Amino acid sequence: MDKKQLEQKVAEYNKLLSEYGYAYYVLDQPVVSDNVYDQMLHELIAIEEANPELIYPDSPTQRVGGEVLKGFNKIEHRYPMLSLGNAFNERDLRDFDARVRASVGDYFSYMCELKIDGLAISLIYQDGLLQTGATRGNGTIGEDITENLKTVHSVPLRLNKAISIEARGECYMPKKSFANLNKLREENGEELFANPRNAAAGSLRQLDPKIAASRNLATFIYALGGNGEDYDLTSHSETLDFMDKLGFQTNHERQKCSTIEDVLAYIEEWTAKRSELAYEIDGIVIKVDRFDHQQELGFTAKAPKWSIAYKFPAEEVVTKVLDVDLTVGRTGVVTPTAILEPVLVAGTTVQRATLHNEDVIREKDIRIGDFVIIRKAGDIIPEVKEVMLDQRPEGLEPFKMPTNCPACDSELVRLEEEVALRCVNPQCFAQIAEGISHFVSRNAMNIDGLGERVVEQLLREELIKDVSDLYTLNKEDVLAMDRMGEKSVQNLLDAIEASKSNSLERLLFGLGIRHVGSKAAKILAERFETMDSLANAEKFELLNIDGLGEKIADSILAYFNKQEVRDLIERLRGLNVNLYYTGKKVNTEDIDSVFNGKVIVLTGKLSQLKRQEAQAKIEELGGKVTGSVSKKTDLVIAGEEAGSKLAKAEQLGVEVWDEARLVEELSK
Ligand code: 3BD
Repeated sequence: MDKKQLEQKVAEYNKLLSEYGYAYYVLDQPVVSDNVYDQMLHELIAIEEANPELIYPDSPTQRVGGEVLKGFNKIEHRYPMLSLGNAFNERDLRDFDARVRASVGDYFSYMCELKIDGLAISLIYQDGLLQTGATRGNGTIGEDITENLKTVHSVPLRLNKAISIEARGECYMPKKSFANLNKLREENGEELFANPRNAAAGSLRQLDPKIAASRNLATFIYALGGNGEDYDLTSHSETLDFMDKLGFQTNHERQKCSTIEDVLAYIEEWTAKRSELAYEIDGIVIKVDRFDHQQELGFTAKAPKWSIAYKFPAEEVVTKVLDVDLTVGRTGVVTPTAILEPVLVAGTTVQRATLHNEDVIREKDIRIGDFVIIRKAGDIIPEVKEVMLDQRPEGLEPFKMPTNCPACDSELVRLEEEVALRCVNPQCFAQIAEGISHFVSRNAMNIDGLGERVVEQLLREELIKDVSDLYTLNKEDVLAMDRMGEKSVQNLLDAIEASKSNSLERLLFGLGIRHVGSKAAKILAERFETMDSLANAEKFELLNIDGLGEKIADSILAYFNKQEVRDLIERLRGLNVNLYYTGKKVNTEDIDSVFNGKVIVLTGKLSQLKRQEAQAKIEELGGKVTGSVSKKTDLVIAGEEAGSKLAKAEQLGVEVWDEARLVEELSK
């Protein structure tokens, strides 16, 4: 290839790759598979390595992160980055509305948009090319984080028009990326980030741009720096549409509202839907739309008078620790939970917060009687963030974990390399009760109608001693339990009877063999097909199975080595409990569902359902979920960002549904 051709190729690849990146990261609608993209990118990298003069500043290869910096330079913003006034309730919003109407009259509109919980940034473009990216800093002076922002895929390296412009927006980390990052950090023994915002901030503060590149950050642009009129714009809404056209990512949940009532409705809507978003928001920003109206309203010293930020109620609140509750789990682990003076956090009343284990209590020095800050992030279980030490009442004793089991009083042990305290008494009432509750749970034997209270009562009345005794219960026995009417007793007995024909994996999972979760149980059942062949398996046979490690293998061997386990299995057999893998072969004929008998592939990101959940539901309805698309595939469910599997399905002419259709059919 001669020089000219090479130059052409580089130009073409730059253009195509940036289009593909835009489709993937900004529009969320990939136009090529990941493979195609990666292959082209690597080809371009190779050409650039051999011909460094062909590296253009907007080459997609510039996103992988360059050299490590020594520090960040300060940057003075051309126009100060302002603050926003806050509103915390309807009163504040109505006051704002009154001020606006006093100034511009009754005929105007608001634009409402989500308040992204990230970090404010500024991006400067000259003749369409990205020059600098900076943090907001104190609003006047920020830091030059160009190298890090270049790695963020939704930040265009070149605009669709060769204009000079400053874009302002928010850089954030999507919730899923945050969860993945923390999981990785936990596995590597690194300190966890408290929330996506801190994770985004920490990533942008890295001097090594390769770290920022690995962090999956994203941006939403919400304003231009300077004067919109310079670009023939007359309003905020036009500005956002203009930013879209230039190639920026703006947030599309925005809405024009002509009255404060509409604004309140928008706030109510998003307060409810907030948790469904892929990113965190901490409020709603309300802006008077037209520039001439904005000019009439003007500014205070720090903030525009034409805008206000409604902040969602704090997710951190202070309350008092009334007591510490200790529960013994199925494996004997004793878990402490703080009992709190009930308090409203993010719309729900919280009266318990997990304390995790003894170490956490000691580190945070949490004592009964303390005032503590409770944190509740999204749907996560509330936890104690910190103790208000300056408010500690006098005379509180440091909390001590008990030396004996709160349920059976036998001495607790702390196993090596474990933070948890454990009750190791196999006869411990709490462990047995928890074990039985686990046995009947949904992913195990799926016996509906046997709550923890009833289990405990059955145990106390000695109507059952272990899970096998469930299959000997009769109507009179159960009717004698509290709160059990004729109908619920019959339903329960029917559910117990039906569970006898469950496939082996449910029983295996239900037995609660250490380290054998529902996934491992399924693999084992498929592989060994019968309880007996699993019980007699040699270690090498277990280790030969993909997805099973030594820890699980040893645990299985130890489990089946116990005489009482062998006895239990014989009792179950005698009571006609199925000990075979029946897979998806049983009970499918009479299922009336579009999924029944179909071979289905799930691909892409699902946002409403967890993937496992979707799979379980499809399987319950007689569908078979497999991993790859082939001629045998009947249906592909494509979530967001579906790639090669979707392409394959289209190529083979396989029916494709989106997630909404799946959810709709599952709810029928
Ligand atoms: C968002 C100012 C104006 C252009 C000033 C009206 C205060 C952080 O989603 N609009 C948004 C968001 C933030 C904004 C403006 N629109 N300012 C906006 C904003 N949709 N988060 N902010 N900021 C950005 C700030 N940051 C740190 C410290 C103090 N203030």
